[in-house]
Amino acid sequence: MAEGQAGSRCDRAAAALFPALAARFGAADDGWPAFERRLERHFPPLFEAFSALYGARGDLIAHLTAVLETAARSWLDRPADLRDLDAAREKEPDWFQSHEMVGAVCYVDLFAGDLAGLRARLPYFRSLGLTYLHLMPLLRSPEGDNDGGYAVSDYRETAPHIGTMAELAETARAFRRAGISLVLDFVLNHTADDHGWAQRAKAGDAAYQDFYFMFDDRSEPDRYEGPLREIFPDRGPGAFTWRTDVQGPNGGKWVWTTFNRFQWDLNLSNPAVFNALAGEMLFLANQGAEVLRLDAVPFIWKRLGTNCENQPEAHIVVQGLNALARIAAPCLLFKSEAIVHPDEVQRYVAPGESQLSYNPMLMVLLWEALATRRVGLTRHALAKRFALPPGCAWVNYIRCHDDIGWGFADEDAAALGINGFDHRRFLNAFYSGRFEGSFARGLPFQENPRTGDARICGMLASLAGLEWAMEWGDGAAVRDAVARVLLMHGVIMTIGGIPLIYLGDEVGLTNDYGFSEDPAKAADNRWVHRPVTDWPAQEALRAAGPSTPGGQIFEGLRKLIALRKANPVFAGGATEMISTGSDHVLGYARTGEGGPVVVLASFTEASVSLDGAGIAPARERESYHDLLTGETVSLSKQLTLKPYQFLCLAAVE
Ligand code: OTU
Repeated sequence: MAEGQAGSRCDRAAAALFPALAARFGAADDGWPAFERRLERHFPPLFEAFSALYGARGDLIAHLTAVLETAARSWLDRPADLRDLDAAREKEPDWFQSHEMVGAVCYVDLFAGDLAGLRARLPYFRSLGLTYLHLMPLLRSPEGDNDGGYAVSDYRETAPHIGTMAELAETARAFRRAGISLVLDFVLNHTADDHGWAQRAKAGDAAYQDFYFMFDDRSEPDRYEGPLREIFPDRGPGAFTWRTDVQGPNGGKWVWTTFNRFQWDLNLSNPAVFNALAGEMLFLANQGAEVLRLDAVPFIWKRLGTNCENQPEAHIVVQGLNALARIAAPCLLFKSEAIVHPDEVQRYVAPGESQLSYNPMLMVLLWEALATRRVGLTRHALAKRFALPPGCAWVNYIRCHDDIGWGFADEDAAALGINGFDHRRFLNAFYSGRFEGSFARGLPFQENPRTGDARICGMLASLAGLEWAMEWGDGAAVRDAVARVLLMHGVIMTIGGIPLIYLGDEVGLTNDYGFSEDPAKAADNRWVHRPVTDWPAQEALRAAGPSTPGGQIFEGLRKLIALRKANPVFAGGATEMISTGSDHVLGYARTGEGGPVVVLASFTEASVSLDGAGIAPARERESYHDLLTGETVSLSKQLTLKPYQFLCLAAVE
């Protein structure tokens, strides 16, 4: 369709819808003019998304009306302090690019018991310099196995053991006052099978059966199944579950369940689902979430004959939700959780879609470099793929609550003569400790004998060698393990984007094998890296200072955070990969205020000698000082890097 035509359809829709909306919601609200201004501006992308997704239906305008009403209602409910933040962030949209941003993630219950306990840890968060805190799923979910809370029973109720929704909003406010933005999950691919929508579907309500993908017999599932990836093969084959508790002509229905049997995929091709989710999203934003992590976003649109991941409409749904956020909760940002091929990961990152994204490729490559002691693949892939559009940022992490899947691009590996399939097998063997000489203590996750795939679980410190070194190794092995942990953190603090610390890693916690005794957890070994925080032990450890490996990690990490916060050159994402003349040393340059800064990161336990003159930007200046130690370093001669040394070199004027 010609753009002019679409434009005029959009104008006509606006002319028809806006006055009615104002008449219904605008009168009593002094913030209405601000809402209307944003509506004018962001209605076109919303309209475009809606037309693309649902234009073929006759009831487009009715659904659009419903969505605008959802937005207006949410705006009326929006607390004054969040409206103030909306206005402030509109003036400073790039706030999250600051070098002062430091993120962390934790489970409320495992880390602090409940929300009150979490608030009591505010001084700790401040002492770490955090400005971004992702609280892992905390909404009500089924008893027993609930996939770590990723099966949501009610988006508007918190899990009773952590506190109430009102308390969550209060916690968000307290954190915001302390300069910490709250990040929550938005699980939009599925709900738990006991969500109110699912309950109505079970009872035979056709409108709610349409909220999910439900089939009377195997004919449709069989047509879809072939190309689908098995995400959790351990749970049994296939992506569909026969449920006798759903009313249907054959005594039940097949339900689409990409993940677990109790996680029912939502049908976003139904505009009523879009509207319902929009309401839940804006509700969470009104509780004070400044960032929503879009869980499992690649899966939200299904198309027959495809693997039902990364469909164009998955992007359009997020663009539509983003336009709504700009209208009704403008300070809200999205963080995409797409753990897929690096090309696909990047496609989710755009100012009008997800402004933030996990950077799974960097995470994987750091582990790859540690195992191989070579940085060729990392350098090659980052040079090609690290840049993002303006207004967007990576969230750089080393560990998270999930397994590590080896998501580098096969074509990148091939460019270096590496066979991707074999390399993944090697990495799985290495990180599960099966490879001779490996320092790692991970567990294989969801090994799929049919495809040969597997992923890896484990705490950062265990994967980096600390667990093994403490049991069997000597002082040097422990030193190397600590150095690996700090090296990786050094990279995420300086490479560009928001660094995300997985809490527990800041003190080098190792694997927690206790999960195997809990029947709700035993079948999912991701729990090995979701430990319960033992506060007295941690406090003792920090008090003891660098006499223990955990204390050394804590001290070292604090220095790295301080380094980031003190140097504006680490703001934003402009990073140039540079050649270091060594296969073991990753190099990149940061430019901008205070630059250039050259970062050199050695991924080997051997000492490495570099020809300083071979380091690209070094030609411009001779003398540098290490921002971490203050030592002067000359790049006009040979430079020797200690095992796993991390150098941050600023030119001396
Ligand atoms: C996410 O992960 C969550 O992070 C997991 O903890 C959940 O179990 C899951 O969704 C279901 O809610 O497959 O192995 O491309 O890879 O969403 C983890 C994205 C996962 C998926 C990712 C998913």
